[in-house]
Amino acid sequence: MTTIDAPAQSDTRVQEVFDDVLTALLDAITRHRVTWEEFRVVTEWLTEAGDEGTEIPLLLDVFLSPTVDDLAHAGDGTENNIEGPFYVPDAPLLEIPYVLPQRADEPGEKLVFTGTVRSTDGSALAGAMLDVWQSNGLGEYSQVHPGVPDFNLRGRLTTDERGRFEFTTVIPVPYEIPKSGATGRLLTALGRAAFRPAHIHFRITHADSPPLTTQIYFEDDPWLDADVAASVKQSLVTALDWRRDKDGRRYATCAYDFVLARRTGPVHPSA
Ligand code: MBD
Ligand code: FE
Repeated sequence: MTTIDAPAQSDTRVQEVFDDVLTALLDAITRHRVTWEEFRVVTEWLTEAGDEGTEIPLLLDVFLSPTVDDLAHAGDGTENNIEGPFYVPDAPLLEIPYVLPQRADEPGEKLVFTGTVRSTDGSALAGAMLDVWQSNGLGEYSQVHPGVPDFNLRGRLTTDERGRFEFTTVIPVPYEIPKSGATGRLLTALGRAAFRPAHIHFRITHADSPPLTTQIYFEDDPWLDADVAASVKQSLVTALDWRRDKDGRRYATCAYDFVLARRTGPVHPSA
């Protein structure tokens, strides 16, 4: 998000940061005495990553954006967490009772997610909008993986007058970065697992607060401590509580209370 009085990126800023990036890369090349053959492999790999279209954002999200996100932490309220590469704007505006769009035979187990949105001063934020997106019970995202209908498990909903919300979805599963793409091939070469723990993404907006982009994780997920993107924050982990409906079918509930910082400074019309 930019505001009217955000300073323009100055050339000195680019020079300073790029100089350090270049120094670090040249230092690695020198220390490891990188050969022409290796250099060509890297050139081809980067070219392929660019050609694949979605691979550069994925690569940056796995290796770099968590640190940028940590630096962006506002200090108050719910911890922010990276947006990741798979956000799609303009998800369907849902109606009560909120159910994330899904197929009749959607794989996965039913989850009822409840919670509240409050301000750091404790007041309920009525009419806060939650833009929610997640992978399905097979670890696939709509608009990313083929064969999944557009906007499947993506939707927008709002809090009631007491700042509460409830939506039904399916429990996401750990997400594995495809091994076939440039990022997956690098992870294979590194001997590193390519999993993220199961998570649901949220982007929460309200007129009185700066937007919050975060993710919610689930207790006992085997990948919480081995996230390929190293992005899990303990304060964002919630527990699944298993229940049975009146027909005896198993489903899970979970709860999370989000806290948004107060808006400081002028409100930009596009915010
Ligand atoms: C994801 O689903 C994700 O959230 C991140 C951060 C990186 C890769 C895939
Ligand atoms: Fe994700």
